[in-house]
Amino acid sequence: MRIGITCYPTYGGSGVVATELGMELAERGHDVHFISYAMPIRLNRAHERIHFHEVEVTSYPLFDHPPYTLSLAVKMAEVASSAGLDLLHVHYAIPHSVSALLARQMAAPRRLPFITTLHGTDITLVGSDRSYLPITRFSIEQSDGVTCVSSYLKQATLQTFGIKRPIEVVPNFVNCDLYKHERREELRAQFAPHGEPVLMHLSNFRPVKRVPDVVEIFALVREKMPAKLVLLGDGPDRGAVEWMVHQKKLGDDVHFLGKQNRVYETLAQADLFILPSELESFGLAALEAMACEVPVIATNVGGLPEVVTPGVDGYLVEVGDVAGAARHAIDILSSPQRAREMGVAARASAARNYCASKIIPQYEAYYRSVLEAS
Ligand code: GMT
Repeated sequence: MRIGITCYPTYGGSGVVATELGMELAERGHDVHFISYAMPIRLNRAHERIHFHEVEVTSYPLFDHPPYTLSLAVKMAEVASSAGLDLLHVHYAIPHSVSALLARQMAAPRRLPFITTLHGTDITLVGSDRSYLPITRFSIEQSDGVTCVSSYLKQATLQTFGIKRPIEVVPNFVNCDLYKHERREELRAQFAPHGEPVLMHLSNFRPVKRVPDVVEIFALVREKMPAKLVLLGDGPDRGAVEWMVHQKKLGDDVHFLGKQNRVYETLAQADLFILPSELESFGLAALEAMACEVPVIATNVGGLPEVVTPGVDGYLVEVGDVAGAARHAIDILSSPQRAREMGVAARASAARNYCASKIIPQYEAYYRSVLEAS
């Protein structure tokens, strides 16, 4: 198939999933055309079947806000015609599904179905905002196919938008050949020179991720045992978190690594992954850690209970329960054998349920069904 993929190219779960999906589809013989305002950050494996089309947004003194949605629609229609696209697959409803809807109409009478994949905040936060809700609902209803990344998000979408149309749950996935338990002692020694246990967190440091809770949890663990904390990613809360680490005099034990392209190399050095989010429709970072045999302590919200099995491959606590999370962390880290058992169980669950090799065929089958139906 010839597939156009649109996503946010920056750091963020939906862009990561869209990019990994495109790379996996290319490996499986499909032609993939990324259409966005910048090259997706995780697009790090060159492939002859992967193409990138940049959307240029022309500014004009009259425009306080240059209309990206329109430029994107035009580029989608152009690429559909020049590359002979079979379909468009947009990730994150706002504004991508609206652009795809326009592109489909511009392409007529040529057939150009589009699939919208809902990721989370496009429904739970931004999409449910009064100024976006009607058009988000409209573009979801108009999509030729709609998928979302967890059963939780499907229910949230049906409830929030009162939509009757079918929505397919296609969970997020991980490349199990890249994300695996590969210890590199020289890398681990950079964080934990004396063999201390390593706690890790990866996110875009947005308020919804509650990164200050990670530091609170770590501070409680650190009172009981030597340990190190590695923070991957960057975003609006980073400055506040750095200040908090300084105030708590934890600077020697906390490493800020910022944005990384090969997160699997770093994640594989962790003993425990912490994800204390206010809300996660899925929690891709938790899955990536699990695939690297790292147990997870996360919050009991959104789609996380679909990913983490308490007592088997991690624990779930209520939002803000830093004391409870710290207790579980200390329990796990105090028994290396228990930590390893949970890590192995985490990998087994990731491999059983969420390996790319299992999920990509679901997308391919869905594409075919949409093409047949349209
Ligand atoms: O986590 C974010 O804020 C970014 C956001 C996105 O859409 O880029 O992530 C959402 O999509 C990810 C990939 O499907 C999910 O794993 C995240 O759980 C989801 N984030 C939230 O629901 C807050």
